Amino acid sequence: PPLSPLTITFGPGNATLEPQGQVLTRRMSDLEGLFVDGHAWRQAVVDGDPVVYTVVSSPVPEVPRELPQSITTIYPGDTGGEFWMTKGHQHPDPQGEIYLGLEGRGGLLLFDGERAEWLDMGPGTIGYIPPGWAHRSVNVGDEPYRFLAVYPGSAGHDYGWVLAHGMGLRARRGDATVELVPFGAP
Ligand code: S6P
Ligand code: ZN
Repeated sequence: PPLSPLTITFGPGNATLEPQGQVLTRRMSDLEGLFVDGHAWRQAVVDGDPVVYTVVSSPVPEVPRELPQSITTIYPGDTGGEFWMTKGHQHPDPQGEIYLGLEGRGGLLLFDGERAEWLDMGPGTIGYIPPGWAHRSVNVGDEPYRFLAVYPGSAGHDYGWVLAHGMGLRARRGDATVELVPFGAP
């Protein structure tokens, strides 16, 4: 059944949504095959398998016609020089999605299979993901990077697409700022 109207508020530090739905925790071991440096990835799994990001959802379910929301928190770090990031996905039913930056410094990497785009994200930035663009978020700072996502409940999540097609670019720790390199570069 559809939900009744409700308010949802940001919890302390914009870290949660209240009321809260499910909480997803992604550790390094959940990110196999995503960092270009597989040895550094394996070493990080052995060295404590850190939490790379969490996703806290509101109670709005991922079903057609609903409009779910979630807060993603990506912790700061890099693996083999590649900034910590989300798995990234494509929506099988292509539909737009909105991200709102809440805390920290991040980036939104978008790839449509040919073109890659990078959007700088921070508190107050709205990043728009057009239909058909795969998306991955990256923490490029020293603090947790948090953002709110709002997306159609029928969109679905295809993680295999990114494993098959890549994301066009990778975000590496540069001298002063983020360095974007071709996806296949070591
Ligand atoms: C959902 C939206 C976000 C991500 C979250 C984690 O459409 O884009 O809530 O699910 O940032 O990323 P990922 O790639 O592991 O789902
Ligand atoms: Zn999405």
